[in-house]
Amino acid sequence: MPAGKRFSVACIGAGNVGATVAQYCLDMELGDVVLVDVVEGLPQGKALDLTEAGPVRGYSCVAIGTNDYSDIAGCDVVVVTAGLPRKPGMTRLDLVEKNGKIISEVCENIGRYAPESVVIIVTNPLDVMCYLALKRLGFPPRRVVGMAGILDSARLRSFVAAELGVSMKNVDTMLLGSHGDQMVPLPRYTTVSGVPITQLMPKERIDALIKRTREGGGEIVALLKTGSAFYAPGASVARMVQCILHDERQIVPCSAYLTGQYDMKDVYIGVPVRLGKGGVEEILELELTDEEYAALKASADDVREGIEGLRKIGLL
Ligand code: TXD
Repeated sequence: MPAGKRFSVACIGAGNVGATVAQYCLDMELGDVVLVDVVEGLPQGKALDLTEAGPVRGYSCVAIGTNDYSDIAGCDVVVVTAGLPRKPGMTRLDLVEKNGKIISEVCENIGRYAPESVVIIVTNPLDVMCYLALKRLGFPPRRVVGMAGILDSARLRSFVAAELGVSMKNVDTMLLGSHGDQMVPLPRYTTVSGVPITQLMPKERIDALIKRTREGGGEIVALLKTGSAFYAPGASVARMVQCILHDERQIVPCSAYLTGQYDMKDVYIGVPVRLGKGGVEEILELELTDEEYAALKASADDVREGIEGLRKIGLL
């Protein structure tokens, strides 16, 4: 690292999502970025390439790539994308074990070199990895937050906009629950310029768009054949970085540690949070119908099962 240089954002894992996070953060001029990976040359090559795009894109932020964790010292935000995607034939527990080991090692280094940072977890299974990271880091829960809800809501927003032929900018939504099949979309809170979609389209169409959102990750995996989505995930993480670095205090859905909210505790789950300089500054409690609450509970039970898996294999 150049002497005296201070980087703002670190991305651990310079794969598809990590590099895209770096790209958006640079393009949004959020600060200088450190890319860290275990593969030699990969973070260095991507960082150099991203920095060389600066004069054309008009940003003056730079990226460096490294295999040495000490280079993340002083970063305000650390994004963790290191890990494997679930491959065919792999059980959920296999993924918990493989990525759990990686997250444990990554957290040891974050704790050592960036102990004051806000950590954004991206690695799957998301909510379970957030829990492991919290326990490994020993940070206050507000400084360990997971990215999933912004991505899931972006997918739903894009589908609603296409369905109604309106700008994506006019569509807003909120969703809860764990990342994946158990997400809990809230059509009542999904609006087009303030009007709930329940007044704008029939129930069957809403159900179809929600189903597509739920399966949104899989739809892209099936098209790509190798690897999974990274543009929308990368953009979603960059948005969180922006909220934190600029202390925006936006209300966004993120995976956060519950301490009694929604009548649940000691679990990570997607909820609306106020995201600012300190990380999760507040968890907002929406009024839910019995059905929505039951879905959220089921989602949390699913995450707890993954956490049990971590205990079984000795990672907790
Ligand atoms: O919504 C969400 N939360 C997600 C989650 C959206 C998209 C992707 N999601 C998950 O993020 C995905 O299931 C994976 O678990 C991660 C990363 O996905 P990505 O698509 O970026 O995977 P890649 O391209 O395989 O990159 C992973 C990188 C790769 O370069 C490895 O060499 C590196 O992680 N890696 C490590 N870096 C540092 N330290 C360690 N120990 C390490 N192990 C692997």
